[in-house]
Amino acid sequence: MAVDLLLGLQWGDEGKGKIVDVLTKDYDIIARFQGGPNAGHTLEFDGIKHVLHTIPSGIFHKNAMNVVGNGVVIDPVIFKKELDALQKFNLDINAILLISRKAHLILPTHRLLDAASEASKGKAKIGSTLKGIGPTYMDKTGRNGMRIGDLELDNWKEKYRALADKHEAMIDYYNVDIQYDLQDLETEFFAAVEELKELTFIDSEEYLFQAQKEGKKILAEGAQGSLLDIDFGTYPYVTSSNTTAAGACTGLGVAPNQIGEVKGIFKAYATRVGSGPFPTELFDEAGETMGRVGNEFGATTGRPRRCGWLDLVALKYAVQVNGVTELNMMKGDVLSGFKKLKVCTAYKYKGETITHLPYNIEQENVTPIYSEMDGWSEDLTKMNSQDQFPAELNAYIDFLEKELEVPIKIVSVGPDRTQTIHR
Ligand code: 2SA
Ligand code: MG
Repeated sequence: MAVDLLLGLQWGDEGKGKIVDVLTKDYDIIARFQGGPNAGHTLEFDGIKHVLHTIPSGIFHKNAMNVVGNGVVIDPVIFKKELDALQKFNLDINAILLISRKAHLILPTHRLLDAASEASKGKAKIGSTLKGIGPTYMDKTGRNGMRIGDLELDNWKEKYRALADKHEAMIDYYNVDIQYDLQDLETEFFAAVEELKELTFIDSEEYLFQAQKEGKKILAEGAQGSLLDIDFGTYPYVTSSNTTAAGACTGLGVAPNQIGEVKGIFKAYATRVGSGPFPTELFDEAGETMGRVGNEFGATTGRPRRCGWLDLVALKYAVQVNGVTELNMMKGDVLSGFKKLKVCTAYKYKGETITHLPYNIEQENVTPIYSEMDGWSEDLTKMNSQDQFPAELNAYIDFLEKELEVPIKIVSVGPDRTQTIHR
């Protein structure tokens, strides 16, 4: 039985949390494969908005098992807060949540190193969420990291101490002004680790392998977006994991030939939070409207997100890198009221018109070339079938399908679970 993927195709915040929640009824297992508490996956039902960071977005369904895969990095302190927030929902967490022994641990000093690194970069900072993501993946690939499975060893605190001491020396090396009380942070960390140890740790690749053999349906949930991928994103303004389809193989131990549908999710416009190039970014009233109507603020940090027109050059690239088989379009409702809509279909680059993503998409190198389309004024948020869509929205969807050569299967018309139209 194949493993399906759900991936963000832009710079994150496409609405992955909502769609995973909508799709969970069709799956037995939801598995996160990369990223960590830098993610903010928002989902809404029964009038309540939930933000998940590390816990997979299938957690509110009794029918599904949720797996935090080996490719994820876990901060016990944030994990504990997430669990605390779930307490009022009376979920039997141990029956629906499993954690890979091979997932890496974010230590308090990883967070401090993240802050020190960003402070040392000044204006060139990445715009990290400061959750310690980069330093934790550095320790993973540098073969120094601590994993969830280490917590089952008697001497894990010795290992912890050696690594934390080394980190302290590295923080000094940065020579920047960061205030911290490591003892306080460690007290909080050790307490959270004890709670984490109450959860079920598994050899997740084996678990998922057996599940596939038994014909269970698995959905792999991505975090961030393709343009934040460590290899294929706008490096160095990226996150530190592979957010693209290949990341699901390494982040879960699923073989490439077991991947089924690749569901790619995108917003009807574009946003980016943090630094880095964004060719279609708007600095005018249109961008301000998108941000306000779309409530574009970081779900983890609260930072305002930068907004702009849909970039089909970048989106096509993401479709290719991921092998997307079906698309989900989010937040079309936010565009209601725009008289004209622009979609970037090519770039002017070094005097030439190109339709592929070049090495460097800094604004000074790339000028977007737009197609203009008529907008719609109807409120989409109450619509529950495609028959109610205004002609201009149908034209927008048709145009994107033709350009991207992939069908748009879901159109989301609001944040709630119910505001989801299947085509
Ligand atoms: P990091 O923290 O080292 O992974 O940051 C590196 C870059 O990756 C971006 N990044 C994100 N972009 C969009 N959404 C993310 N999650 C949160 C959300 C972000 C927030 O859902 O809104 O609350 O600010 C996310 N996580 C990482 C980040 O902005 C850097 O550009
Ligand atoms: Mg988000």
